Amino acid sequence: MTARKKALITGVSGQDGSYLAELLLAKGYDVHGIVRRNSEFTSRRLDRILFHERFTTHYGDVVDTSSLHTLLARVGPSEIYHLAAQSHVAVSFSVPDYSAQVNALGTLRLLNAIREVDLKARFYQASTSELFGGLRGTEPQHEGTPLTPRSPYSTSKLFGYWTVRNYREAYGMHASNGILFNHESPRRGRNFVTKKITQAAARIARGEQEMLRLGNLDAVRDWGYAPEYVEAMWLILQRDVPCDLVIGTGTAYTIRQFAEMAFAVVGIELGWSGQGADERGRDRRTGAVRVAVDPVYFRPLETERLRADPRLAERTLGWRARTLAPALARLMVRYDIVHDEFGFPDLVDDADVARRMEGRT
Ligand code: NAP
Ligand code: G4F
Repeated sequence: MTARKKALITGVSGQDGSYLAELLLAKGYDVHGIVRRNSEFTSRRLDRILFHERFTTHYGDVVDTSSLHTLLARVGPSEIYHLAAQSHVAVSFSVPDYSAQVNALGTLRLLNAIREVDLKARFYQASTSELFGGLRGTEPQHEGTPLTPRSPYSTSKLFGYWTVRNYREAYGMHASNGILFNHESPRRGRNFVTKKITQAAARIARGEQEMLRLGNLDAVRDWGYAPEYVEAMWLILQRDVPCDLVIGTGTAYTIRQFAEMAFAVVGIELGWSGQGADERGRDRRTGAVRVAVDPVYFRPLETERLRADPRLAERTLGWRARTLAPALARLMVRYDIVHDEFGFPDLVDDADVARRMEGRT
């Protein structure tokens, strides 16, 4: 009888980690996840699988080298998905040193620990489209696009990206970079722009919030659906040859357009007036201001325009994004209408949505 495959996921309590753990359990893996100590449990996204017989969590931290050595030796995984990160770009300007400790050195520590315990594991690195910097005229970005990162988050991830390539070449490790464009879901953290918008649209529809404050409405993003992106991570590690691949939809919208799509789900058509910090989005029917620009959300440096050229991934993995931004906005708003917090299942039925929307303003 062949042994079950064993995977280790860092960042398992995050958006992607939770979907990836579910995917791997469904594929029959033993799944081990590293969680760090917090002042409160952060396992809400894992509620569905916490007591699964093939799912185990371990305390650890990617800034703690000894915990990584101990866990690698104890678990002995055949696949490692390194997703742990200080993943918020704006926050990285406030905590640049910490972001580098976690994102850059954390990746180095993990790769080095794999080598030192002499583990023959395949390694996936959560690289990011932020590496490209998003300067106008560089889109669509592909594997050969120059890397010009524009935040402490992105420079820390650049270090991780190159460390993966160096360890692959120097030591023959099966180490790959998935260069993923933005991917979202009902489980997205509430301080990322899509979730902030969809949750506000739902609350405004329920009469629980007046207005939403946002930063740069002109930034362009290529948004996909997280459960589909974790499939790409798995496919990358199933290849015999390690690789660096761009994963995205190939479509892109401004923040303003995403807000329009989200508010349309609750029957609010936004009309825009003013410019820069004075721009406002009004409900065309009532004239009420529903979106305002607040410069507090502007970043010291912005990644302006990201749109993927995912053709290489389509050819090599047979992977293609199926859920595009309009459908994504719809499923996220519908979820937020029913749940104001994480709750499960992710997808909601029409009756629930209709019940919640009864009596809306
Ligand atoms: P996320 O929701 O912010 O999750 C990050 C995870 O990392 C959480 O489980 C967090 O634990 C954990 N973590 C943070 N610092 C840690 C540390 N020092 N030691 C151990 N664990 C730590 O991020 P995500 O959206 O799932 O993204 C997953 C990865 O993909 C990240 O590396 C991110 O940079 C990268 N990425 C994301 C996207 C995207 O659009 N989502 C695109 C490209 C790349 P807590 O729960 O305790 O905070
Ligand atoms: O949702 P965001 O915070 O995501 P961002 O900065 O693109 O980063 C995410 O995607 C990366 C992949 O490209 C990941 F590597 C990273 O870990 C993370 O998952 O912001 C998207 C855009 C930005 O241009 C930002 O300036 O939305 C703009 N924005 C406008 N108003 C806002 C807001 N972003 C946030 N978070 N909050 C706002 O109020």
